[in-house]
Amino acid sequence: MGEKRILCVGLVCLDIISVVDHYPAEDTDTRCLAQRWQRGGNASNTCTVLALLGAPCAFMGSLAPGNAAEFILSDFQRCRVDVTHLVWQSRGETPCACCLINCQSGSRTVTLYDTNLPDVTAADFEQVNLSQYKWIHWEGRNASEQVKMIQRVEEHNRTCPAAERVATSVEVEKPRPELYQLFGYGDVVFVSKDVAKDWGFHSAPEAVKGLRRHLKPGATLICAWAEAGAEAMGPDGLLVHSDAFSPDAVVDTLGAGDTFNAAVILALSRGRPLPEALTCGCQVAGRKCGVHGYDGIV
Ligand SMILES: Nc1ncnc2c1ncn2[C@@H]1O[C@H](COP(=O)(O)OP(=O)(O)OP(=O)(O)O)[C@@H](O)[C@H]1O
Ligand SMILES: *[C@@H]1O[C@H](CO)[C@@H](O)[C@H](O)[C@H]1NC(C)=O
Ligand SMILES: *[C@@H]1O[C@H](CO)[C@@H](O)[C@H](O)[C@H]1NC(C)=O
Ligand SMILES: *[C@@H]1O[C@H](CO)[C@@H](O)[C@H](O)[C@H]1NC(C)=O
Ligand SMILES: CC(=O)N[C@H]1CO[C@H](CO)[C@@H](O)[C@@H]1O
Repeated sequence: MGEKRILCVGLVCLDIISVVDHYPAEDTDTRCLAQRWQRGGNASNTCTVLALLGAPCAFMGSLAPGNAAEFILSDFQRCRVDVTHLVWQSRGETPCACCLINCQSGSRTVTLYDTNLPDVTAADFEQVNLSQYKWIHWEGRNASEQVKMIQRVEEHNRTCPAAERVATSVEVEKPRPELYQLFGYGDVVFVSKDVAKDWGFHSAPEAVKGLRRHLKPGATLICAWAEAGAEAMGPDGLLVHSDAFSPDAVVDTLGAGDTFNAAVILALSRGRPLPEALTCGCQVAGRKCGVHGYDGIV
């Protein structure tokens, strides 16, 4: 059997991207320099990058039949992301996001039209054959359901042979208290700058030191901080830092965080040490910031 797969569970949406030379102010006209559709959503983007890096991977999330879903499905296939665990819902719509990318700085604003599409549930996750995966990553969304999914993996780990155990990671990206219970699960926990600030931390090192006590024993906390790079702390309690790797010109930072997560997960899943994984995350994310979309990041 080849390398076991990595599964990412979370959101997929249609990103409608407009490249502008300044963000629109109210009651003014803004010229749109270019427009494109892109498959988006944090877990979905992480799959894109894993596949580009040569890692067999699969996505699990909800879709509703329609044009957006057709586009998304064919893009997953083009990128060689396994779609066996897509869950087709009979109510709600496939979410889409309006993304403005500023062509001068590469920075972006995202407005997600969150539709009433149900999230995947622990019952859906029961269908996943865990022995096909070596790592499962969750984008924090419906935390109470996701905790049940992780508990299923813990139970699997307790009963299966050592070689079949599945490592887990969670991303807590949105500053929503309901998601904070996820800190206590997962071998690796990614927290965003937004969440760190919501807890009153002003830098990645502060956040990593301050939030670590909420993790389960033996877990690793990771916090990326745009141009400041990223910070992590593993079970040994040592603070690990990587600088950012800035491209010649920053043209598109949309998905930089998802790219970072993918490269870190892949390195750790292949047994690389934490400092190397962190550097790898910043390198690949930096390359991503230098291109539109994900073309040419490897
Ligand atoms: N302007 C930048 N220049 C260089 N590297 C960057 C820049 N922005 C982000 N990165 C890299 O991407 C990593 C992730 O950054 P961060 O999580 O802040 O991204 P983000 O803007 O939240 O991205 P996303 O759109 O996925 O949310 C950083 O650790 C850094 O290595
Ligand atoms: C799960 O996957 C493993 C490895 O591919 C396979 O041997 C096993 O038969 C599968 N189990 C089920 C219930 O499909
Ligand atoms: C989470 O999922 C469950 C099961 O589908 C649902 O009942 C609940 O309303 C969801 N919670 C949130 C916050 O979306
Ligand atoms: C599953 O097993 C792995 C490997 O032994 C271990 O590192 C991890 O903590 C376990 N994960 C969970 C969620 O139980
Ligand atoms: C669709 C979605 O939830 N996208 C989010 C992914 O993560 C970034 C931050 O890392 C958010 O800004 C996006 O809104």
